[in-house]
Amino acid sequence: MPLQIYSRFSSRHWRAYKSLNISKQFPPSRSFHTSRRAQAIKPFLLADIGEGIRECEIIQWFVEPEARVEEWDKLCEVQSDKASVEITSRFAGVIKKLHYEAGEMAKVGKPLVDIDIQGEIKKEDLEALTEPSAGEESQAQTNEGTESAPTAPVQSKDTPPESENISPPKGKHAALATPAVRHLTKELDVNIMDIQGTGRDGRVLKDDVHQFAKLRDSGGSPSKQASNLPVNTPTQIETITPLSNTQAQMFKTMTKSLTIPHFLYADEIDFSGISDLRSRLNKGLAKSPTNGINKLSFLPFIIKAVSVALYQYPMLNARVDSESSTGKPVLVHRSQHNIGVAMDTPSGLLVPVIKNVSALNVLSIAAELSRLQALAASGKLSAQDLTGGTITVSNIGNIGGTYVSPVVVEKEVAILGIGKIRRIPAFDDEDEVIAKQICNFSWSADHRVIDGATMARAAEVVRGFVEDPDSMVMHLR
Ligand code: CAO
Repeated sequence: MPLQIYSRFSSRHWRAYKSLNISKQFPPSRSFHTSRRAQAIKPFLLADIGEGIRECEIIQWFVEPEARVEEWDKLCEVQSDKASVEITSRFAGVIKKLHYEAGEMAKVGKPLVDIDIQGEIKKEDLEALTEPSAGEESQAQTNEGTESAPTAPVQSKDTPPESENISPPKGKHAALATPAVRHLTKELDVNIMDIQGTGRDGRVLKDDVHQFAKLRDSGGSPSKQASNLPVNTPTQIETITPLSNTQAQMFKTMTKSLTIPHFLYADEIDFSGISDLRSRLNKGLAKSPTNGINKLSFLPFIIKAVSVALYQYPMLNARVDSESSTGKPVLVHRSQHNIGVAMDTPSGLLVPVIKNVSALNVLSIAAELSRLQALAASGKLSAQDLTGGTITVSNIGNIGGTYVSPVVVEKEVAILGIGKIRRIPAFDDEDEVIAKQICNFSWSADHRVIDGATMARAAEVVRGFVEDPDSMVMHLR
């Protein structure tokens, strides 16, 4: 985007400026200085955070107008379809304007905040900064079509603010709340900007958040996010609510999955062996935790078993694509086993990915799983954590359900759904009734490229490793 230097100030702007009574915010002596000093208000653009993400919701601001920031200071937290990300400042300076309120959708490539970098740079550097570099120019051009982050222009400080862009200053509470308070607002799903802080300088305290949530839940809150839906009304009342970010992402992903012809293959797996092994290992881990792990769930063993089976059936780790020249469908095989794990999180279904599972042992898988679970629970999974999966495992059994029919996601050809482990009576080899632990494994596969026999054979390999987990040792690399 080309340099924008605003030197004219129309009477329309002046009238709008006066009517907004913002002279305290922008004292005339500073705002209307007509000389070209080394002053610069730099619009800081929301950068392209990848994965084709075009907009993000502003979850919270860590700064307010007139706050001083250093390079790398946190500006705000944004939530995309996939993850929440903290945006840090590229410049030191004074915040002049927040372009969005918390809760609004910020567009990638559009200004997020204006920062006055006056005095932070030498005059000659400012000149360099105000001229787009060759790289920036070309980026801006490339981005024109794609709507991703263009170059940040520099706006002369002696330009008065455009009336349309002036927003009232935010309350101090947004910048002053502690991380613990911010975490609580997330947990209770309240917008910190709606809360009147009772602490020093309007600081929002934990009590304020609890009070606010209590009031909201009792129906007394003016919050836009109040989710009390009418019930038991004499006539039918329909209430429209927008999809959450996670639902919107699920909507997109699952709609794409509809183009994949699925088939389901399910079987019962005897969990007695893996239960025994797990109990033995957990006794040892309880006494001396390793890699920060003091207890293993079943999942790390299953994830490892899937990875070991993928060596024999690499086709299940592939994706379907089309040849660029002919458009003919092809299979793209992948060298790493990046296993997505479906997680039920406070914001809904997320599928973080355990990368390169073949290089990990059961304990490291457990440690990675636990790291991802903790991040998922606090809404802090990064785009990196959530991308790059080559096959998925979905364990719904810890919640319930004997069977599950999982849905294959785009760029993968198979998914394993795990049902609830049940204790059932069974016959042993001597026809004696014994207690067994049973779990249903349900595989869904892309029937365009995976046939039933291949799926059944691969599933048999996984069954072998889960029923006789010691045998996995021979295949560990
Ligand atoms: N059947 C019965 N119990 C199970 C089980 C199963 N299939 N899987 C796990 N459990 C048990 C564990 O053994 C543990 O109990 P103990 O501590 O007494 O041993 C307990 O459930 C909790 O396990 P966990 O959830 O902490 O650990 P996990 O590694 O098995 O699972 C995770 C982690 C993140 C996958 C899981 O918590 C989760 O979110 N599952 C839901 C996934 C989902 O929503 N899938 C649907 C996708 S399609 O919409």
